[in-house]
Amino acid sequence: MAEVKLYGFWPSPFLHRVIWALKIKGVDYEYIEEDLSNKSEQLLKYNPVYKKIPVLVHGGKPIAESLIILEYIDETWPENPLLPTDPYERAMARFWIQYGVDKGSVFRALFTSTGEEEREKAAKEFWEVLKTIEEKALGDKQFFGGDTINLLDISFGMIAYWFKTMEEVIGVKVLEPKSLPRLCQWAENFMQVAVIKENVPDHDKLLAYIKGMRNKMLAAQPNK
Ligand SMILES: N[C@@H](CCC(=O)N[C@@H](CS)C(=O)NCC(=O)O)C(=O)O
Repeated sequence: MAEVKLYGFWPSPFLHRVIWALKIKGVDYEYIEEDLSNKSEQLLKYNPVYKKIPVLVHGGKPIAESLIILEYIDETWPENPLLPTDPYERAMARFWIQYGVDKGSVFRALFTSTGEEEREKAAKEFWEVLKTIEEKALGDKQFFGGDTINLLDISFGMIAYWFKTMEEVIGVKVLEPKSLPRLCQWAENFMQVAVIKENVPDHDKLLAYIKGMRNKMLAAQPNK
C-alpha cells in the first residue's frame, strides 16, 4: 500500500493546491482520479461528511479539505516550509487565507452571473476583493510569501490560471494590469514557478470543462 494517496478530479483548483504542496515537499504519492458523478466507495469512506475531493490518505488515515490538507502536509514534512515560522506572520497568512474562503460567494456570484448588468455588478464586487488582496496582503512583494511562494500563494493560486480561464468563459476581464498591476505581476510570477506551471491542466481542456460546468450550473438555476 502506498504511504500517501491522493484522491482528486483533474480540473479541481482545490486538488491542484495539494499537488503543488506535495511536489514542493518532494513527497511521493499515488494519484487516484475520481469520477464525481459516480464516486468510489473509497472516497465516500474517506470523506463521509462532504463526499468531496481532494482527500489525502497518509498511512491509511484520511484528511479532507484542501486548506487543512496543506497545513497537515506542512507539519508532517517540515522541509521547504509553507507557513511562516514567526507566529505573527503565520497568523497573518491564515487571516488572508480565511479572507479568500469568506469571499468564495463573491467569486461564485461572478461565475454564475448572466446579463450585462448582473455581470458588471458581480465583476465590480470581485474586483474589490482582488484590490484588497493586492493592497493589503501582497503590497510590493514578488510573492505573498516574499521571495518564494508560501501557503498563501498556493491558496490564492487559482486566481492565476483558473480564474483567468473563467474570465474567458464568461467574457469579462477583472484581472487587468491597468487596475490590478501588482496582482497581475504576481500571477505571472506564480505561473513561472516550475512546480506550478508543470502542475496545472491544459488551458484548452480546462476552458472546455469550465464552459460545461457553467452551463450546468446555469441550467440548475431556473431564473437564469
Ligand atoms: N472546501 C473544499 C472544496 C472541495 C470541492 O469543492 N471539491 C469539488 C470538486 S472541485 C467536489 O469534490 N465536488 C463533488 C461534489 O460536490 O459532490 C476544499 O477546499 O477541499
